[in-house]
Amino acid sequence: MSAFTNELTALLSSAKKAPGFIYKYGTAGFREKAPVLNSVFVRMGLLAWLRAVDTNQAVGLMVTASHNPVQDNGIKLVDPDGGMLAQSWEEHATLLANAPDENVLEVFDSIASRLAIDLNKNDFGQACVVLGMDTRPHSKSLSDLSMDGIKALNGKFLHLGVVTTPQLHHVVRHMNLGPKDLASEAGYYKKVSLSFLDLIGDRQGSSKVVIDCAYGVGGPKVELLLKQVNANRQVLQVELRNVPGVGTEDLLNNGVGAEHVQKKLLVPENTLVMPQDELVRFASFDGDADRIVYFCQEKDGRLRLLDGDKIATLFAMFIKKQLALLPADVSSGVTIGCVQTAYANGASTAFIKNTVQVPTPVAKTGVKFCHHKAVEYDVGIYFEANGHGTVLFKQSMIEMLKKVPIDSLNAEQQLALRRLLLLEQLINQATGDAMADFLAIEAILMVEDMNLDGWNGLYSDLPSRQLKCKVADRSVIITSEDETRVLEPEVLQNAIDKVVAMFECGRAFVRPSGTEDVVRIYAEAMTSSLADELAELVRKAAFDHAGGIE
Ligand code: G16
Repeated sequence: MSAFTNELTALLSSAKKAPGFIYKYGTAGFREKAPVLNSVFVRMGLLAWLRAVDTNQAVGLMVTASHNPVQDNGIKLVDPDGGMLAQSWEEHATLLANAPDENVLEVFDSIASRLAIDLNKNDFGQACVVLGMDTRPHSKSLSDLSMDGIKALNGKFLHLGVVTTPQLHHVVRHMNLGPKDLASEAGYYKKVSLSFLDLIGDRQGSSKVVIDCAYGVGGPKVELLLKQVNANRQVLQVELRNVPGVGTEDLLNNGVGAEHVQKKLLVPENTLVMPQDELVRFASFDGDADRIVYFCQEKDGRLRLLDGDKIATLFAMFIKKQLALLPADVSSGVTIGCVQTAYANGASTAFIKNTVQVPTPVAKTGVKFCHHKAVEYDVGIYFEANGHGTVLFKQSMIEMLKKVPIDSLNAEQQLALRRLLLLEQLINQATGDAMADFLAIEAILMVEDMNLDGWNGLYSDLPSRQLKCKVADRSVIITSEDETRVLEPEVLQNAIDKVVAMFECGRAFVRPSGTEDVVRIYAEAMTSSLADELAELVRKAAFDHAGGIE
């Protein structure tokens, strides 16, 4: 370590910790107002290199605050399989981020020695930190700080420049697990567009789709993807709105994008939803394009939302159908699960469980938790209601499917088998991915000859409402593992129980956000106005019993 001390010391003293600040590793890494993040970026550059050396593989560091406003930034750390950083390392990240300025090297060394990682060895094998960043004005300077940290350790890195978060996950995964020729942004477009085109055959999208890009990185990237999709014939008619450009920085996630649409149940604010948009399908991405929700505008101007639960339902039905077409000896042992969180609409859970006949285990909010549960199944579908999700196919099952003698299958079975294998190629196997999910959804709608009405009509959502409440310290709220109940303060759960009991079929919970300085409130009831009323009562309970401040 001593060999690096001079350069590191200079770098660390140029990026001091914000005085008195406590950095929390939240739902998806560190996320704060950009000006207090300099020290975290340098330190996470160091930690990412440590993780790369530890695993002898490529890891990732994405600079983004995803759905948060433009003033915020953050870091998502990616493990060698392309998934989120192993939970055991979150502790090291928190320790290093919060180390007093004068002790950073000491803390870093102690983490390295505790894990027996030798940073002075001669050969680092495949170790490399892959960096990517979103379009925020401070993303470049913050990613430079992480790069400087890696350089100060003589570490190896590859900067992809501006990419979506799922593209970074894709590159890391393919660098380690192959095929290596797909381990690039170009490789991403190739893989996703070719599997989509193969999946739809000679079909064509029957109507226009409008994508609200949230003024985020998804805008320019989906444009590149669609160029490849439509290179030889016009397969999809897509109109992009809310694409970032000169002077749009402040608009990022500001009344637009998946978070706005799904949480507020409102159409994107400055997106002109014109009369001719009625019944057009809309999709909204979030700021780093790892979430997608669909919606359309009703004749009365109201929004009809098709959220992550509806997306999961579509995938579960499609996959179940293909498996059912295969001979029993191929499909009978295949396990499917559809992981949901406490935010899943009760109607979706009932439909997936009872009608689609797929189990719906519950995970804590955050793809890292959902992903973890989904890998327990041969086909693990996970979608948070906010549109963050994907479908994981166990490699052993894919190998088994590839070995099925094609000649033993009839034409329908061959097609079903092919569709499953192509879906695995199309859908991001590392994380939720708005662009890949978008093409997978469009492909299923085409193949199943289904329109938005047919998809939406699979079941009717129970009316729900989500609110936020500002409290002095949201960490005073401790919830049960599945986040449906508050354990502390007890008086808050008692108050919630009391108000929920006043509503027929009422359900409500509160939890501290892991990405914003707020407490989140969710309520479900028989009608929209009752859901609004219940949510407001629960918000008041949180305000009164958890130190509300605004
Ligand atoms: C992140 C996570 C998601 C999670 C969301 C909300 O999303 O990746 O899995 O659902 O935060 O978290 P919270 O309610 O704790 O604020 P993103 O898109 O912002 O990265």
